[in-house]
Amino acid sequence: MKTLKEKLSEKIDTERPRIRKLIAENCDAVIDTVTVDKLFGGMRGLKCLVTDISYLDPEEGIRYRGYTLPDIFKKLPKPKGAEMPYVEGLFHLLLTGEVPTEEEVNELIDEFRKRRILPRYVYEVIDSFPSMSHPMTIFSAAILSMHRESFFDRKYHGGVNKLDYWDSTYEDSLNLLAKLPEVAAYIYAKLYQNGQRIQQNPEMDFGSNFAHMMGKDKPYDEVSRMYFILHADHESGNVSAHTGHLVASGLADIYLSISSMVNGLAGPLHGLANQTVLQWIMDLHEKMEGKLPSEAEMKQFVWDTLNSGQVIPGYGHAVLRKTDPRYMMQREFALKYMKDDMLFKFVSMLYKVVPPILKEQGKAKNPWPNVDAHSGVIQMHYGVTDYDFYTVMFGVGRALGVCANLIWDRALLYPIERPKSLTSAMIEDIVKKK
Ligand code: NMX
Ligand code: MLT
Repeated sequence: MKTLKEKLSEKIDTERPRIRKLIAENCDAVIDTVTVDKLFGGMRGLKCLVTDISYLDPEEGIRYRGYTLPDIFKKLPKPKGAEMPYVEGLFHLLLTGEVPTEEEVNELIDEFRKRRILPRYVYEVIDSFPSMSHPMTIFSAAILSMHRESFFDRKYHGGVNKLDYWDSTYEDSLNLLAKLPEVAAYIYAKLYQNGQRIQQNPEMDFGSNFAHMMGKDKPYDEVSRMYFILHADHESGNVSAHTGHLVASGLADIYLSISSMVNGLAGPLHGLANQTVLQWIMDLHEKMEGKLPSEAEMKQFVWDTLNSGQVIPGYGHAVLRKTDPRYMMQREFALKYMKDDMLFKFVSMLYKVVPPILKEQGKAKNPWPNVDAHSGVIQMHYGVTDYDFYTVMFGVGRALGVCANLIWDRALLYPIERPKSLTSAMIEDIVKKK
């Protein structure tokens, strides 16, 4: 059997000439037009990035390497008797475009296991933060501190050929990904478990080991695998993936790039929305003294939020124009395993009342829920009640997709990203001339 790295190396050898030819033969072909609206509107919808790892269709939702999420969950190898696939198998798919065999997944599980041990100083960096710090700040700093481990950085300064950049980026990616569950679980132990850390279990896969270190029993291992897989990638234009790509384009190593990715994810309009959703729902839960609100009360709560000039967290999307399939998969899980959970009932009622209200308000282009509208209540149900931690788990998942992207960015020698800016007066001039 070929190792993952050998397989990847062969794929790179066939992809390089294909992309070179595509560029050489079509360098002036127009793909999209930059309008004033797009310039001032956060480049919404502007087709100006390339990735083969995933694609987001506004109606259908995300596909990883051409596979829909239900396909991914059906086709990827799973632990014996489990419903949710190995996270390692997803990483193999994201990197190579191929669904791995059991044997290939086992090889990658072993690779990750060998690379799990955290340098001592990372625990010290985490311990040095005040306990009131946000876990995303600590997560980002812990990753950043490992910059000194970068194999790419050492190779680069030693004078490596640019055709080989991908190789040390691959090594850095595996080294970092293998450590992220431990980093996240240690932050959780420090902030919410009085520092009572649970040691990793060398027999366990990525998802089960994370669940074990969080001190959670089955089926939390399934929840963890589902969570990491659902959050892994959402094409390249979202803030976290784009930040990772942008930073890495200057040849910053994986540690610098993924730490930046985490900072991007920590904004409330992006990944932090999962925390905000829970905060918002818990406010209402408290007001209702634990009772389920009536539909009229729920509508009033939603309108009150809108009328106070805030967004409804977990609803809307820059690309999607229907309910996020990541939301639907979590809803199906909840209907199967926790349908009587009180907070799930809140989430279900919101699914009924929010879209018509957002339509009536007439601002949001997409009135439907996104992934963040659902993820928190599942974590809450399984006893992870500290919701400011949720985005850290999003970050562990997202790092899988971003690392796969960055390895391919290096393999295909994508250049430093440097778009051109104009002054607003120049734009006025251009418009006048037209
Ligand atoms: N509640 C209230 N207003 C909204 C919402 C919402 N959920 N979504 C969009 N709008 C407003 C938006 O603020 C904008 O208002 P204004 O014209 O006053 O600036 C208007 O509708 C048009 O925005 P869109 O073009 O529909 O959305 P955009 O692409 O700019 O933003 C989000 C996308 C996701 C940032 C936005 O829908 C939002 O703020 N949602 C709530 C936060 C959230 O759930 N974020 C998580 C996204 C997923 N993730 O994990 O990253
Ligand atoms: C994501 O998963 O990154 C979010 O849904 C945001 C996005 O795609 O814009």
